[in-house]
Amino acid sequence: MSQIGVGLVGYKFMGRAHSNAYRQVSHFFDVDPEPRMVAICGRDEAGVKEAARTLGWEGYETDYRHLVARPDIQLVDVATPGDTHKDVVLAALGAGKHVICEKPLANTLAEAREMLEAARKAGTVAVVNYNYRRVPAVQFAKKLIDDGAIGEIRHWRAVYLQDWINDPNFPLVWRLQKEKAGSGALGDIAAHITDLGLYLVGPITEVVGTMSTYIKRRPVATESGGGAGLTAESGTEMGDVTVDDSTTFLANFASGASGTFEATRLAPGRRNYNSFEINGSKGSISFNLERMNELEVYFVDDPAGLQGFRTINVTDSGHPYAAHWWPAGHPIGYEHTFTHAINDLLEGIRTGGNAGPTFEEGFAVQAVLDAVERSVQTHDWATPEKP
Ligand code: SOE
Repeated sequence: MSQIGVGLVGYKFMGRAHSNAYRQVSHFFDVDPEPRMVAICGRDEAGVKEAARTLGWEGYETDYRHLVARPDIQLVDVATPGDTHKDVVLAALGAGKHVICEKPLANTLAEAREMLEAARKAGTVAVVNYNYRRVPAVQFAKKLIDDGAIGEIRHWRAVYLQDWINDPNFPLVWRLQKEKAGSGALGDIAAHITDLGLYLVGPITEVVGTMSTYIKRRPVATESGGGAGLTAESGTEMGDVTVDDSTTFLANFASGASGTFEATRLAPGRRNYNSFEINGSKGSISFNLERMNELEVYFVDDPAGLQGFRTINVTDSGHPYAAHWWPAGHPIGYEHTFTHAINDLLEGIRTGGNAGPTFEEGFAVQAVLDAVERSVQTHDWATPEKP
Protein backbone atom coordinates (compact mmCIF):
# COMPACT_ATOMS: atom_id res chain seq x y z
CA MET A 1 0.00 0.00 0.00
CA SER A 2 1.48 3.34 -1.08
CA GLN A 3 1.25 6.45 1.06
CA ILE A 4 0.80 10.16 0.38
CA GLY A 5 2.17 12.67 2.87
CA VAL A 6 -0.43 15.22 3.96
CA GLY A 7 0.13 18.65 5.47
CA LEU A 8 -2.91 20.46 6.89
CA VAL A 9 -2.94 24.23 7.41
CA GLY A 10 -5.53 25.21 10.03
CA TYR A 11 -6.57 23.39 13.19
CA LYS A 12 -9.89 24.84 14.31
CA PHE A 13 -13.36 23.74 13.03
CA MET A 14 -12.37 22.73 9.50
CA GLY A 15 -8.99 21.43 10.69
CA ARG A 16 -10.77 19.07 13.06
CA ALA A 17 -13.23 17.91 10.35
CA HIS A 18 -10.45 17.32 7.81
CA SER A 19 -8.24 15.55 10.39
CA ASN A 20 -11.12 13.19 11.21
CA ALA A 21 -11.48 12.41 7.50
CA TYR A 22 -7.78 11.56 7.09
CA ARG A 23 -7.97 9.28 10.16
CA GLN A 24 -11.11 7.50 8.95
CA VAL A 25 -10.83 7.24 5.17
CA SER A 26 -8.52 4.21 4.90
CA HIS A 27 -10.63 2.28 7.43
CA PHE A 28 -13.79 2.57 5.33
CA PHE A 29 -12.59 3.02 1.73
CA ASP A 30 -9.99 1.15 -0.32
CA VAL A 31 -7.84 4.20 -0.73
CA ASP A 32 -4.51 3.96 -2.50
CA PRO A 33 -2.44 5.95 -1.68
CA GLU A 34 -3.24 5.96 2.03
CA PRO A 35 -2.91 9.38 3.68
CA ARG A 36 0.01 9.77 6.09
CA MET A 37 -0.82 12.58 8.54
CA VAL A 38 2.65 14.17 8.47
CA ALA A 39 2.09 17.65 9.92
CA ILE A 40 -0.55 20.19 10.91
CA CYS A 41 0.23 23.91 10.74
CA GLY A 42 -0.86 26.96 12.74
CA ARG A 43 0.74 30.19 13.88
CA ASP A 44 0.19 29.59 17.59
CA GLU A 45 2.75 26.95 18.58
CA ALA A 46 1.04 25.86 21.80
CA GLY A 47 -2.30 25.54 20.01
CA VAL A 48 -1.03 23.67 16.97
CA LYS A 49 1.18 21.37 19.10
CA GLU A 50 -1.87 20.36 21.13
CA ALA A 51 -3.90 19.98 17.94
CA ALA A 52 -1.25 17.64 16.49
CA ARG A 53 -1.56 15.48 19.60
CA THR A 54 -5.36 15.42 19.83
CA LEU A 55 -6.08 15.21 16.08
CA GLY A 56 -3.48 12.53 15.24
CA TRP A 57 -0.71 14.32 13.32
CA GLU A 58 2.91 13.12 13.45
CA GLY A 59 4.23 16.64 13.79
CA TYR A 60 3.46 20.32 13.41
CA GLU A 61 4.69 23.49 11.76
CA THR A 62 4.11 27.15 12.65
CA ASP A 63 4.89 28.53 9.19
CA TYR A 64 3.00 27.27 6.13
CA ARG A 65 6.02 28.03 3.97
CA HIS A 66 8.01 25.38 5.83
CA LEU A 67 5.13 22.93 5.55
CA VAL A 68 4.76 23.23 1.77
CA ALA A 69 8.53 22.87 1.30
CA ARG A 70 8.71 19.51 3.11
CA PRO A 71 9.72 16.63 0.79
CA ASP A 72 7.62 14.22 2.90
CA ILE A 73 4.42 16.14 2.05
CA GLN A 74 2.77 15.71 -1.36
CA LEU A 75 -0.75 16.95 -0.56
CA VAL A 76 -1.45 20.31 1.13
CA ASP A 77 -4.88 20.86 2.70
CA VAL A 78 -5.88 24.50 3.28
CA ALA A 79 -8.46 24.79 6.08
CA THR A 80 -7.91 28.39 7.17
CA PRO A 81 -10.01 31.57 7.01
CA GLY A 82 -10.42 32.90 3.47
CA ASP A 83 -7.87 35.71 3.75
CA THR A 84 -5.01 33.17 3.71
CA HIS A 85 -6.30 30.76 1.05
CA LYS A 86 -4.51 32.42 -1.86
CA ASP A 87 -1.06 32.68 -0.27
CA VAL A 88 -1.02 29.11 1.05
CA VAL A 89 -2.46 27.62 -2.16
CA LEU A 90 -0.01 29.50 -4.40
CA ALA A 91 2.92 28.38 -2.22
CA ALA A 92 1.75 24.75 -2.29
CA LEU A 93 1.13 24.71 -6.06
CA GLY A 94 4.48 26.42 -6.61
CA ALA A 95 6.10 23.58 -4.64
CA GLY A 96 4.42 21.03 -6.94
CA LYS A 97 1.97 19.75 -4.35
CA HIS A 98 -1.61 18.53 -4.80
CA VAL A 99 -4.06 20.89 -3.05
CA ILE A 100 -7.47 20.78 -1.43
CA CYS A 101 -8.73 24.19 -0.36
CA GLU A 102 -11.74 24.90 1.86
CA LYS A 103 -14.65 26.90 0.48
CA PRO A 104 -15.02 29.48 -0.78
CA LEU A 105 -11.93 29.29 -2.98
CA ALA A 106 -10.99 32.89 -2.23
CA ASN A 107 -12.23 36.17 -0.76
CA THR A 108 -12.29 37.92 -4.14
CA LEU A 109 -12.70 36.96 -7.79
CA ALA A 110 -9.25 38.33 -8.59
CA GLU A 111 -7.68 35.99 -6.02
CA ALA A 112 -9.70 33.07 -7.38
CA ARG A 113 -8.49 33.81 -10.91
CA GLU A 114 -4.85 33.91 -9.74
CA MET A 115 -5.32 30.57 -7.95
CA LEU A 116 -6.98 28.98 -10.97
CA GLU A 117 -4.16 30.09 -13.26
CA ALA A 118 -1.57 28.73 -10.82
CA ALA A 119 -3.40 25.39 -10.62
CA ARG A 120 -3.51 25.08 -14.41
CA LYS A 121 0.24 25.84 -14.55
CA ALA A 122 1.16 23.46 -11.71
CA GLY A 123 -0.57 20.49 -13.34
CA THR A 124 -1.15 18.84 -9.95
CA VAL A 125 -4.61 17.96 -8.60
CA ALA A 126 -6.34 21.02 -7.12
CA VAL A 127 -9.85 20.87 -5.66
CA VAL A 128 -12.07 23.06 -3.49
CA ASN A 129 -14.03 21.39 -0.69
CA TYR A 130 -17.71 21.99 -1.29
CA ASN A 131 -18.44 19.10 1.04
CA TYR A 132 -22.25 19.06 0.65
CA ARG A 133 -21.82 17.60 -2.84
CA ARG A 134 -20.58 14.54 -0.94
CA VAL A 135 -23.85 13.92 0.93
CA PRO A 136 -25.22 10.62 -0.43
CA ALA A 137 -28.67 12.17 -0.89
CA VAL A 138 -27.17 14.99 -2.99
CA GLN A 139 -25.20 12.53 -5.11
CA PHE A 140 -28.41 10.48 -5.52
CA ALA A 141 -30.31 13.64 -6.56
CA LYS A 142 -27.62 14.24 -9.18
CA LYS A 143 -28.12 10.69 -10.50
CA LEU A 144 -31.92 11.12 -10.69
CA ILE A 145 -31.46 14.37 -12.62
CA ASP A 146 -28.86 12.90 -14.99
CA ASP A 147 -31.13 9.89 -15.59
CA GLY A 148 -33.95 12.28 -16.59
CA ALA A 149 -36.17 11.13 -13.72
CA ILE A 150 -37.61 14.62 -13.16
CA GLY A 151 -37.41 15.76 -16.79
CA GLU A 152 -36.57 19.32 -17.81
CA ILE A 153 -35.58 21.42 -14.79
CA ARG A 154 -37.55 24.67 -14.53
CA HIS A 155 -36.94 25.82 -10.95
CA TRP A 156 -34.10 25.76 -8.40
CA ARG A 157 -35.13 27.01 -4.99
CA ALA A 158 -32.47 27.02 -2.22
CA VAL A 159 -32.22 28.43 1.26
CA TYR A 160 -29.31 28.11 3.66
CA LEU A 161 -30.52 29.30 7.07
CA GLN A 162 -28.56 29.40 10.33
CA ASP A 163 -28.97 31.20 13.66
CA TRP A 164 -25.59 31.07 15.38
CA ILE A 165 -25.14 34.87 15.26
CA ASN A 166 -28.75 35.86 15.99
CA ASP A 167 -27.73 36.91 19.52
CA PRO A 168 -26.44 40.51 19.34
CA ASN A 169 -24.01 39.62 22.13
CA PHE A 170 -22.30 37.01 19.93
CA PRO A 171 -18.84 38.47 19.40
CA LEU A 172 -17.14 39.80 16.33
CA VAL A 173 -15.44 36.59 15.16
CA TRP A 174 -13.46 36.39 11.92
CA ARG A 175 -16.50 35.30 9.86
CA LEU A 176 -18.00 38.75 10.59
CA GLN A 177 -14.95 40.71 9.41
CA LYS A 178 -14.64 41.49 5.68
CA GLU A 179 -10.84 41.61 5.70
CA LYS A 180 -10.78 38.02 7.05
CA ALA A 181 -13.85 36.40 5.49
CA GLY A 182 -14.34 38.45 2.32
CA SER A 183 -18.10 38.56 2.93
CA GLY A 184 -20.65 37.22 5.40
CA ALA A 185 -23.55 34.93 4.57
CA LEU A 186 -22.72 35.38 0.87
CA GLY A 187 -19.29 33.71 0.87
CA ASP A 188 -19.86 31.50 3.89
CA ILE A 189 -23.17 29.76 3.17
CA ALA A 190 -24.62 31.19 -0.08
CA ALA A 191 -21.41 29.78 -1.60
CA HIS A 192 -22.64 26.28 -0.69
CA ILE A 193 -26.09 26.60 -2.30
CA THR A 194 -24.51 28.33 -5.30
CA ASP A 195 -22.13 25.40 -5.78
CA LEU A 196 -25.03 22.94 -5.41
CA GLY A 197 -27.07 24.90 -7.96
CA LEU A 198 -24.20 24.91 -10.45
CA TYR A 199 -23.57 21.19 -9.79
CA LEU A 200 -27.19 20.06 -10.09
CA VAL A 201 -28.70 22.53 -12.58
CA GLY A 202 -25.75 24.00 -14.50
CA PRO A 203 -24.16 27.39 -15.30
CA ILE A 204 -25.74 30.66 -14.15
CA THR A 205 -25.88 33.47 -16.71
CA GLU A 206 -27.15 36.41 -14.62
CA VAL A 207 -28.12 37.35 -11.06
CA VAL A 208 -29.77 40.17 -9.13
CA GLY A 209 -29.45 40.38 -5.38
CA THR A 210 -29.92 42.20 -2.09
CA MET A 211 -27.85 42.18 1.10
CA SER A 212 -28.63 43.20 4.69
CA THR A 213 -26.72 43.64 7.93
CA TYR A 214 -29.09 43.81 10.90
CA ILE A 215 -26.63 43.75 13.80
CA LYS A 216 -24.06 46.37 12.85
CA ARG A 217 -21.86 46.35 15.98
CA ARG A 218 -20.85 43.47 18.22
CA PRO A 219 -18.57 42.86 21.23
CA VAL A 220 -14.99 42.23 20.16
CA ALA A 221 -14.05 38.55 20.63
CA THR A 222 -11.50 38.07 23.39
CA GLU A 223 -10.58 34.58 22.23
CA SER A 224 -11.80 32.12 19.66
CA GLY A 225 -14.07 29.47 21.07
CA GLY A 226 -13.72 25.76 21.21
CA GLY A 227 -13.50 23.26 18.40
CA ALA A 228 -16.43 24.33 16.30
CA GLY A 229 -14.95 27.79 15.84
CA LEU A 230 -18.47 29.21 16.01
CA THR A 231 -18.24 30.26 19.64
CA ALA A 232 -16.03 32.81 21.33
CA GLU A 233 -15.78 34.87 24.48
CA SER A 234 -17.06 38.45 24.27
CA GLY A 235 -15.07 41.40 25.48
CA THR A 236 -16.55 44.74 26.56
CA GLU A 237 -15.19 46.74 23.60
CA MET A 238 -17.53 46.97 20.58
CA GLY A 239 -16.57 46.68 16.90
CA ASP A 240 -18.19 47.14 13.50
CA VAL A 241 -19.63 44.18 11.59
CA THR A 242 -18.30 44.64 8.04
CA VAL A 243 -20.11 41.82 6.23
CA ASP A 244 -23.67 40.86 5.28
CA ASP A 245 -25.90 39.07 7.76
CA SER A 246 -28.07 37.90 4.88
CA THR A 247 -27.98 37.75 1.10
CA THR A 248 -30.87 36.88 -1.22
CA PHE A 249 -30.63 36.70 -4.99
CA LEU A 250 -32.44 35.58 -8.14
CA ALA A 251 -30.63 33.77 -10.93
CA ASN A 252 -31.22 32.70 -14.51
CA PHE A 253 -29.50 29.45 -15.52
CA ALA A 254 -28.08 28.87 -18.99
CA SER A 255 -30.52 25.95 -19.28
CA GLY A 256 -33.48 28.34 -19.01
CA ALA A 257 -34.28 27.36 -15.44
CA SER A 258 -34.89 30.09 -12.87
CA GLY A 259 -33.29 30.13 -9.44
CA THR A 260 -33.86 31.67 -6.02
CA PHE A 261 -31.17 31.71 -3.33
CA GLU A 262 -31.50 32.90 0.28
CA ALA A 263 -28.72 32.75 2.87
CA THR A 264 -28.92 34.14 6.38
CA ARG A 265 -27.29 33.42 9.73
CA LEU A 266 -30.13 35.16 11.61
CA ALA A 267 -32.99 32.65 11.25
CA PRO A 268 -33.87 31.57 14.81
CA GLY A 269 -34.41 27.84 15.05
CA ARG A 270 -32.60 27.00 11.83
CA ARG A 271 -29.30 25.55 13.07
CA ASN A 272 -27.86 24.47 9.70
CA TYR A 273 -30.82 24.36 7.35
CA ASN A 274 -29.19 23.90 3.96
CA SER A 275 -32.15 23.02 1.77
CA PHE A 276 -33.06 22.96 -1.90
CA GLU A 277 -36.01 21.96 -4.05
CA ILE A 278 -35.82 21.31 -7.78
CA ASN A 279 -38.96 21.28 -9.94
CA GLY A 280 -38.82 19.53 -13.29
CA SER A 281 -41.37 18.70 -15.96
CA LYS A 282 -41.70 15.12 -14.67
CA GLY A 283 -41.19 15.57 -10.97
CA SER A 284 -39.54 17.29 -8.00
CA ILE A 285 -36.66 16.67 -5.60
CA SER A 286 -36.33 18.20 -2.14
CA PHE A 287 -33.34 18.00 0.26
CA ASN A 288 -32.75 19.31 3.79
CA LEU A 289 -29.30 18.93 5.38
CA GLU A 290 -30.86 18.74 8.84
CA ARG A 291 -32.37 15.44 7.61
CA MET A 292 -29.36 14.61 5.48
CA ASN A 293 -30.02 10.83 5.11
CA GLU A 294 -33.36 11.51 3.38
CA LEU A 295 -34.39 12.74 -0.05
CA GLU A 296 -37.96 13.69 -0.92
CA VAL A 297 -39.06 12.95 -4.46
CA TYR A 298 -42.26 13.36 -6.44
CA PHE A 299 -42.97 11.87 -9.88
CA VAL A 300 -45.89 13.00 -12.03
CA ASP A 301 -46.20 9.51 -13.51
CA ASP A 302 -47.04 7.88 -10.20
CA PRO A 303 -50.51 6.26 -10.36
CA ALA A 304 -53.42 8.61 -9.70
CA GLY A 305 -54.44 8.41 -6.08
CA LEU A 306 -50.96 7.42 -5.03
CA GLN A 307 -49.23 10.65 -6.01
CA GLY A 308 -47.38 12.61 -3.39
CA PHE A 309 -43.87 13.32 -2.14
CA ARG A 310 -42.21 10.19 -0.87
CA THR A 311 -39.20 10.13 1.47
CA ILE A 312 -36.29 7.95 0.36
CA ASN A 313 -33.96 6.75 3.11
CA VAL A 314 -30.66 7.17 1.25
CA THR A 315 -28.80 4.48 3.19
CA ASP A 316 -29.30 1.41 1.01
CA SER A 317 -26.12 -0.29 -0.21
CA GLY A 318 -26.93 0.85 -3.75
CA HIS A 319 -26.97 4.51 -2.77
CA PRO A 320 -23.81 6.64 -3.17
CA TYR A 321 -21.10 5.90 -0.55
CA ALA A 322 -23.64 3.95 1.62
CA ALA A 323 -22.05 0.50 1.11
CA HIS A 324 -18.87 1.77 2.78
CA TRP A 325 -20.63 2.48 6.06
CA TRP A 326 -23.51 0.68 7.75
CA PRO A 327 -26.56 -1.46 6.87
CA ALA A 328 -29.64 0.24 5.41
CA GLY A 329 -31.39 2.55 7.85
CA HIS A 330 -28.26 3.34 9.86
CA PRO A 331 -27.70 7.05 9.21
CA ILE A 332 -24.39 8.83 8.71
CA GLY A 333 -23.50 12.42 9.62
CA TYR A 334 -21.94 15.73 8.67
CA GLU A 335 -18.39 14.49 9.23
CA HIS A 336 -18.83 11.68 6.69
CA THR A 337 -19.06 14.22 3.87
CA PHE A 338 -15.41 15.14 4.55
CA THR A 339 -14.35 11.49 4.51
CA HIS A 340 -16.13 11.12 1.15
CA ALA A 341 -14.35 14.23 -0.16
CA ILE A 342 -10.92 12.95 0.91
CA ASN A 343 -11.66 9.50 -0.57
CA ASP A 344 -12.65 11.07 -3.88
CA LEU A 345 -9.56 13.31 -3.82
CA LEU A 346 -7.18 10.39 -3.20
CA GLU A 347 -8.95 8.37 -5.90
CA GLY A 348 -8.61 11.29 -8.30
CA ILE A 349 -4.91 11.66 -7.52
CA ARG A 350 -4.40 7.95 -8.21
CA THR A 351 -6.48 7.68 -11.40
CA GLY A 352 -6.40 11.21 -12.80
CA GLY A 353 -10.20 11.09 -12.67
CA ASN A 354 -12.69 13.33 -10.90
CA ALA A 355 -11.02 14.30 -7.61
CA GLY A 356 -13.71 16.77 -6.57
CA PRO A 357 -14.85 20.29 -7.42
CA THR A 358 -12.04 21.72 -9.54
CA PHE A 359 -10.62 25.22 -9.23
CA GLU A 360 -12.59 26.00 -12.41
CA GLU A 361 -15.76 25.08 -10.47
CA GLY A 362 -14.54 27.02 -7.44
CA PHE A 363 -13.95 30.03 -9.70
CA ALA A 364 -17.47 29.67 -11.14
CA VAL A 365 -18.95 29.93 -7.63
CA GLN A 366 -16.76 32.94 -6.87
CA ALA A 367 -17.89 34.58 -10.12
CA VAL A 368 -21.54 34.25 -9.10
CA LEU A 369 -20.82 35.69 -5.65
CA ASP A 370 -18.90 38.55 -7.25
CA ALA A 371 -21.81 39.23 -9.64
CA VAL A 372 -24.25 39.29 -6.72
CA GLU A 373 -22.09 41.88 -4.95
CA ARG A 374 -21.93 44.00 -8.14
CA SER A 375 -25.70 43.65 -8.55
CA VAL A 376 -26.26 44.91 -5.00
CA GLN A 377 -24.18 47.98 -5.83
CA THR A 378 -25.90 48.73 -9.15
CA HIS A 379 -29.42 47.57 -8.22
CA ASP A 380 -29.39 45.77 -11.57
CA TRP A 381 -28.79 42.31 -13.02
CA ALA A 382 -25.12 41.27 -13.29
CA THR A 383 -23.33 38.60 -15.32
CA PRO A 384 -20.79 36.24 -13.67
CA GLU A 385 -17.34 36.62 -15.23
CA LYS A 386 -15.67 33.76 -17.09
CA PRO A 387 -12.22 32.46 -16.05
C1 SOE B 1 -20.65 28.61 9.45
O1 SOE B 1 -21.64 29.25 8.73
C2 SOE B 1 -20.36 27.23 8.84
O2 SOE B 1 -19.39 26.61 9.63
C3 SOE B 1 -19.79 27.35 7.42
O3 SOE B 1 -18.56 28.07 7.44
C4 SOE B 1 -19.59 25.96 6.84
O4 SOE B 1 -19.12 26.04 5.50
C5 SOE B 1 -20.91 25.21 6.87
O5 SOE B 1 -20.72 23.90 6.36
C6 SOE B 1 -21.45 25.14 8.29
O6 SOE B 1 -21.56 26.47 8.85
